[in-house]
Amino acid sequence: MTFEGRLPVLYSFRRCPYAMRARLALIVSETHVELREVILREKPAALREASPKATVPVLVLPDGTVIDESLEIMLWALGQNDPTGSLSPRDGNRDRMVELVALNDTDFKYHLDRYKYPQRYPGEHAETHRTAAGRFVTNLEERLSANTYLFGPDAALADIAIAPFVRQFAGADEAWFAAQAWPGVQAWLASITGSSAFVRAMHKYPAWRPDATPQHFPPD
Ligand SMILES: N[C@@H](CCC(=O)N[C@@H](CS)C(=O)NCC(=O)O)C(=O)O
Repeated sequence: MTFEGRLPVLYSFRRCPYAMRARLALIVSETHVELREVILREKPAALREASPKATVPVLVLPDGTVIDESLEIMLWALGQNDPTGSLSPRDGNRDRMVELVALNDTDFKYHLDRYKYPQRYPGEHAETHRTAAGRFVTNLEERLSANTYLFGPDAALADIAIAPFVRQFAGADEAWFAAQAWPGVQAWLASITGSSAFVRAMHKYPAWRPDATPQHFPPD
């Protein structure tokens, strides 16, 4: 495909759940970008120049606007084009979804990190954090016993924003996760991670260098 130079640029890291949610929103909103795959221990100067905090994802629009928070990237992309109604779910609204995402990003993420990476948190008890993180999953299970997705019968913003983190939680000990009484969450996670959007969001890109050929996202 020919590559148009005036696309937004997305600094991304394949395995980062924040970058995953941004890529999912770009796919759902049919937004085309140039993707620059970042190696976190060798962050490119162009990323630091765009956003001094230099976390991924970062989206740089053709007019120079920088969006360096994943949820803001999602809201921007879906605000441009929302063909599946991701911002207006049947059983809720954008604010309710953002509230649940905030809980994911604070409390759940806090315990998830301490469960998944015990070596980074010496003195912390991983199982205690698994139990605490599990309370958020139980909260999701209550929603998913009534609906296929968190805010109704269709996947919306909250689903694609939260699923990458629950995927990490599940992946830390798959057998344990599968043995929990969370059938709604297990089916929901399988549905999202098995979707063609998720498979496209996880396409592998080579690490970006300033002289590299621009890489187009979503992949063909
Ligand atoms: N609040 C930010 C968090 C992004 C974030 O923490 N990303 C991680 C990777 S998953 C990162 O870039 N960390 C910086 C580093 O590891 O140097 C967002 O939602 O975009």
